[in-house]
Amino acid sequence: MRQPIRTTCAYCGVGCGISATPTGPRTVEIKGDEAHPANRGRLCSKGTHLGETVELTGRLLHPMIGTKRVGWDKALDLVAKRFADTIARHGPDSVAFYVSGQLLTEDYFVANKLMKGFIGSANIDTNSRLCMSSAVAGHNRAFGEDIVPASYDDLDAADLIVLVGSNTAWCHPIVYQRIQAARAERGTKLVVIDPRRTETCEGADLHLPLKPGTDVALMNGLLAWMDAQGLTDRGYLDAHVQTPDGFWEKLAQGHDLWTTAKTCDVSPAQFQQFFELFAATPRTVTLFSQGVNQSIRGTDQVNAIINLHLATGRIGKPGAAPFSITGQPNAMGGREVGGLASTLAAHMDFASENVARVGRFWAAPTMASKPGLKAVDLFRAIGEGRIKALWVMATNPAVSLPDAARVREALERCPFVVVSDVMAATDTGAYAHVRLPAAAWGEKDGTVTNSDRTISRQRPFMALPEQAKPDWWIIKEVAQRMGWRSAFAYQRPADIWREHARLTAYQNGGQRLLDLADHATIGNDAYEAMEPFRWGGQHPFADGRFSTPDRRARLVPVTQMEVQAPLGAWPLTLNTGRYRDQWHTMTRTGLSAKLARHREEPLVEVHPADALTLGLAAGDLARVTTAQGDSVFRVALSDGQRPGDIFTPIHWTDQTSTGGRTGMLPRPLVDPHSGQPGFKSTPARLSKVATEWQGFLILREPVQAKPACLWATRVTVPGGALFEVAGNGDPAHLEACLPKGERVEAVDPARGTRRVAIIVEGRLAGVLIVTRTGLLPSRDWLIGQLAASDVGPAVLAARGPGNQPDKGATICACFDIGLNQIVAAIRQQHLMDVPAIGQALGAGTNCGSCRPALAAILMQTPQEVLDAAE
Ligand SMILES: Nc1nc2c(c(=O)[nH]1)N[C@H]1C(S)=C(S)[C@@H](COP(=O)(O)OP(=O)(O)OC[C@H]3O[C@@H](n4cnc5c(=O)[nH]c(N)nc54)[C@H](O)[C@@H]3O)O[C@H]1N2
Ligand SMILES: Nc1nc2c(c(=O)[nH]1)N[C@H]1C(S)=C(S)[C@@H](COP(=O)(O)OP(=O)(O)OC[C@H]3O[C@@H](n4cnc5c(=O)[nH]c(N)nc54)[C@H](O)[C@@H]3O)O[C@H]1N2
Ligand code: SF4
Ligand SMILES: [Mo]
Repeated sequence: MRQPIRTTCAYCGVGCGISATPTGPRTVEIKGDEAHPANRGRLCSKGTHLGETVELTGRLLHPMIGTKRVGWDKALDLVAKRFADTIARHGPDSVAFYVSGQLLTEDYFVANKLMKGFIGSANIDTNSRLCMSSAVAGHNRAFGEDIVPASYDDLDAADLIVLVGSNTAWCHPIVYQRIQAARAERGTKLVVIDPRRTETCEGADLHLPLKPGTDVALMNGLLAWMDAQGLTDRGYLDAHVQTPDGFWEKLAQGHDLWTTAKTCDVSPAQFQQFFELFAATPRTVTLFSQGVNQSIRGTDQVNAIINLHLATGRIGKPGAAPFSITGQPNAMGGREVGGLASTLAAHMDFASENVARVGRFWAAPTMASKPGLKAVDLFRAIGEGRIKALWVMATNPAVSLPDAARVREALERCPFVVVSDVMAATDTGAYAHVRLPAAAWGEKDGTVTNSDRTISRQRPFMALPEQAKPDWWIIKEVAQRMGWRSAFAYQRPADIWREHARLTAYQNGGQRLLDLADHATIGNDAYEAMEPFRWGGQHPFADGRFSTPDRRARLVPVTQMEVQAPLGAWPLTLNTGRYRDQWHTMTRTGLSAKLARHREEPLVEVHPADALTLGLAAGDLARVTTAQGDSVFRVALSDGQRPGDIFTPIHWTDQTSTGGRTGMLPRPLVDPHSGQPGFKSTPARLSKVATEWQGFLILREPVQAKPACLWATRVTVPGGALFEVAGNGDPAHLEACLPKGERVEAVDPARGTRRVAIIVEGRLAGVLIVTRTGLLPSRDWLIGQLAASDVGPAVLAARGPGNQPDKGATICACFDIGLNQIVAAIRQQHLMDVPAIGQALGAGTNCGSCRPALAAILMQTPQEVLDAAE
């Protein structure tokens, strides 16, 4: 057995430490790192199943020009030449990079340096624009620097935790477990502010289902109420905060409890309860994410939260802070190097002295002197032909930007598109002239910064496969080929890390808290052995001194913008977000059979009252339409939705589905300060889509021909792939997806059922089951047959084992336990609580990510779940 390697999780901004023990060239055993401060050994369902995603299935392993494999020299020369030619002809602002919080800090640093110091443009933006740029803008306005003034330890020390626009139980599960532990150990209260009742609300004392987009009203209302009760901290305000003239007078108008409750459409009694709890609990952490940031008023929403903390002195103390939690593994590292178009480098903006300072430090020939285009504007500029060469790294904008159909048109139009990715087939890669194979998690080497400023190493535990190369290497090779040999002569990530650390310290003079001077001369061995450490200390503003010129924080006056009432053609409001067991565009989580079955299809969640009006039933297909585009989803009824609101997930792409394309739907409208798109509220309508037949397709080998029908969604299953299909007309064309082999068939004309199995050397190679009126056989049983070695025609028997009931949607990914099994056990064994389910079935006893779901199932039992489990 080889030695365990300590690294950091590939997924979310919690930044859990992982202990990875290779068991073969491409196999690994994954455990939580007991010594890592973020998780102390725990991992959620996604982290736990990382080992299932490190095989080479679907990887891009060679540089490609069009569909042709080429050597690195040829590909790099072409990229360097096309960028240099475009710049020579049309100037530096005619090219752009679009990068990602999934790059390592070292990769990010090199990309930022090349664009801003050498090409001489600031047209480098990142998917973090879609993620936390409103938090960055809010921090800068309030603190004078982009500092998250909290750490996870504050969650352990808080008496009240307020989650605003955060589905923590699904998106930051280990933080959620820490919150639950604090509740158990010290009775910490938990309030969730979210229009949807998510699984995060299962463990909460109070859920405020506010009307989408009314967070400013809520926070202002609370602050006005605190002020009226004399509960603001005047001493703290006088000593450490600059308050604009008339701030309190203005706040006193129109923010009484009743008006606030009316604006937010929540009962005044619930607000009263929340306000009193807030007043009584000075140790408050307000943790927020996309429900706050992804709004056309996101920056104001961030400042409304920070105002509340500043005015009550709940900042810079144990258990008291506004806490913007980040999404991607290295969203924070990107902010630290300055990889947004609106920042320069190392927490410096484009003030002329900063431009001069960074220029001196890099010995840069052509410094960018003004901010570049932010993501949405950048792609608009590409569509308008103003940007003529684009390099996309570690992000999938054809899926994840708002109004994705326009983004695809822009990519189509762009004369030169380079995509660096780890996967061969992505929706964005389909538009690339050149595709470059990047090193993946487990091969990459460098650092990441998590939500609480803790910097950890990502270490490789597998060799680079075939031609794959680290992103920093790819970028520096292009830079050198563009003529900047010595400025990009990096040999290893440690060289880049030292330069980044030196820049944060260079002529800093205490102006910026981000100062990694201690690391400026770190040796290669010390870099290799680096332990997780937090920059900026535990409580950055403990002394009440901020990064503004006068060292005072700012109260920023913010007013609630009117929330547009639903218009006739668009009676619904579309909210979008995430599932527990999938990550973004599924390029990694989609490889795991265990993660795949928590949600097999993209659902549109609808309140039962709306469904009734629209004539929709659970399991129907329905089309969501907005002014930007439309897509089909499977209907799920949920009384956790507010009437009038619907929710769809962001994960499905051309690679996995014909429907479920959430990216086509949101408006490209952005927050005026941050440029972050308002992904969470888009006017929409919903209508039923009728289909004549439905069924599924199971295949052992990856398919060549994708099922081309109205509805076809793919999930990975043990030993193959499962497609759910539905459509109209003759389904015979689906047989084109089946492999060659011995054909077994069973047709039931009365029910319109067609069952076809293909058997190759006694093993099941593919099954197609389609019916017009009849019931479908068990998918789980048939999937199990992929592993059997003596399959015969009986596999299609209309009776027999093929008709066993399915396990239902996977609830516990670790032990593969489905909803139907849990409901049956609750009913038969009279289980009363989550530990009892654990004892009976094992569910919830490993990573714990499903515990909120188990609690929800218990709450709903018996009737609703028994109905839903049919
Ligand atoms: N499983 C999983 N985890 C992930 C990811 C993933 O893809 N999958 N991605 C990671 C990334 S990059 C990110 S950014 C984070 C995102 O983590 P979260 O922000 O927790 O996730 P979302 O589902 O995008 O949205 C959060 C909630 O905001 C609510 N919301 C919508 N509108 C409003 C509003 O007007 N006000 C309020 N108060 N709330 C509102 C939504 O109903 C939703 O429940 O997750 C990270 N973790
Ligand atoms: N409607 C709606 N849209 C949203 C959101 C929403 O809530 N609603 N959320 C937004 C948010 S917060 C985010 S963060 C984005 C995420 O959206 P994206 O960034 O587009 O999603 P990913 O699937 O993470 O894309 C990462 C790509 O990089 C590749 N990759 C992974 N690791 C590496 C690497 O080390 N190097 C290279 N070169 N490539 C790599 C992966 O294979 C994948 O193709 O989506 C945004 N879009
Ligand atoms: S919470 Fe889960 S996904 Fe996030 S870093 Fe930890 S193990 Fe990874
Ligand atoms: Mo994100």
